[in-house]
Amino acid sequence: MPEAPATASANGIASPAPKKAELPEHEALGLSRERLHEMFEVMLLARAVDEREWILNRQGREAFHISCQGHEGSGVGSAFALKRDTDVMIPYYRSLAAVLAFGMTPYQVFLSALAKAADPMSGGRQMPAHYGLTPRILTSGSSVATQIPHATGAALASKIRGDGGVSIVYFGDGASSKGDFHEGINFAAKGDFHEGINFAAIHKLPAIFVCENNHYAISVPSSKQMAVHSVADRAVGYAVFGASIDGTDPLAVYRCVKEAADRARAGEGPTLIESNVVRLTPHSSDDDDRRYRPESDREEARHKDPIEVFGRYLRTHALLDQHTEALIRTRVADTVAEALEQAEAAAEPSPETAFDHVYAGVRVPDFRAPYRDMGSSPSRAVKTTP
Ligand SMILES: Cc1ncc(C[n+]2csc(CCOP(=O)(O)OP(=O)(O)O)c2C)c(N)n1
Ligand SMILES: [Mg+2]
Repeated sequence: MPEAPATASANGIASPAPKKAELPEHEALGLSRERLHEMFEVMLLARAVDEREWILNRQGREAFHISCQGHEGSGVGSAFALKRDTDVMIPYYRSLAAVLAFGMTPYQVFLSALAKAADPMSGGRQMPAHYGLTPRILTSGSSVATQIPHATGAALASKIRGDGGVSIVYFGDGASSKGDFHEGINFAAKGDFHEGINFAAIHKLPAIFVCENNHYAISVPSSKQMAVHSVADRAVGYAVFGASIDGTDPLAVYRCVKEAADRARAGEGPTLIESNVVRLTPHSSDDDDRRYRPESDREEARHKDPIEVFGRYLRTHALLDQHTEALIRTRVADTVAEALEQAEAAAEPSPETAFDHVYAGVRVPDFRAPYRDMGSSPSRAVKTTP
C-alpha cells in the first residue's frame, strides 16, 4: 500500500497522516455480500456434486471419478475474477468448481459422468471429468499438461481478433514438471508446459497459467518432482509474472487472477500462478492414498479445507448468518438431487453412434448383417472355441 501523505500540523511540523484501518479483503476487492454468497454456494455445489459422483462410482454407475475436493477455492476464486462472455477456460480434471462457476450446470456434469447421449462434453465418449462446454470451456485429453498449449492458442486467437479475451488454464504440479526444457534438469519427458508458456511470453499473450499445487502427482510428493521451492519460481525463466498464493482462500485467488487478467488485457502478457491447494481424496476412484500418504498429512489437509476456510471468513465478518447458510445448503442439496434425477432419465447414446466424432468417416460396422442373411440370431450363430 502507498504511504499516506504527510499533513502539516499547526506548529508547521509535518506528521504522517493516521493510517486508514485495513479494509477486510472482500471490501478491498469490491465484492458484495451477494457475490460472496454466490461464491460460497458454487463451492458447496461443487463439493456436493463431487460427493455424489463418488457414490455413483462405487455403485458402478460412473466408470471413474477424479475429485475436485480441496480445489474448490481455487476454482471459484479464479473463475469469478474472469468474464464469462469474453474469456476462455481450459480446465483439467480437478476443475469442477471452476467450470460450475463459469456456467456449466450440475445436470451437464452428471450427463457426462453417466455417459449420456446429451452430454455436452462429448456425447458420452470422454472420460468423466474431461469438462468442456461450447464455446468458452475447452475440453482436453487425458495426457497431462497437453491442455497448456491450448490456452496459448486461445490467447493468440484473442489477440489476433482483438476481442479483449483472456484464457486461463489449470493443471497440476506434476504437469508443470513435464517439458523438453526440463528434461535434463528435472527428469521429465514432454514439452507442453514449456512450449505453452514460452510462446505466450514471447508474444505477450493474454493467458493465465494456474498450477493447482496439491503437492502430489498421484503418489509422488512434490519434493520428488521438482527441486524448486515454488512452481512460480519458474516464471522468471520465462520472463512472465509469477505468484505463489494460498489457493484454499478464494479471495486470495480472486485478487491474484483479477490482477493477472487486468495485466493480460492491458497487453502486458501472461502470468504463472502457483495456487497452493490440498487434495482431500485419493488421486482418483482407482487408488487408495493410505498406501502412500501418511495419516498426519491427510489430517493436515483436512484443516485447510477451502469450504471451511471461506465459511470461517464469512462468519467472522458477519457476512453469513445461520439462516442464510441453511438456505444455501438446502438449495444446493435440492439442485444436485434434481440434476441427477434428470440426468439418469436422459437417453443413452445409441450403439450405432459409438464412433461418431471419434475418427472422421469411421462408422460402427454392422455386426448383425451376416446373421440376418443366415436367418439366425447372433447369439445362436456365434461359434465358441473350446
Ligand atoms: C503424459 C501422461 N503421463 C502420465 C499420466 C498419468 N497421470 C494421470 S494424472 C497424473 C498425475 C498428475 O499430477 P498433477 O499434475 O500434480 O495433478 P493432480 O492430479 O495432483 O491434480 C499422472 C501421472 C497421464 N495422464 N499423462
Ligand atoms: Mg498434484
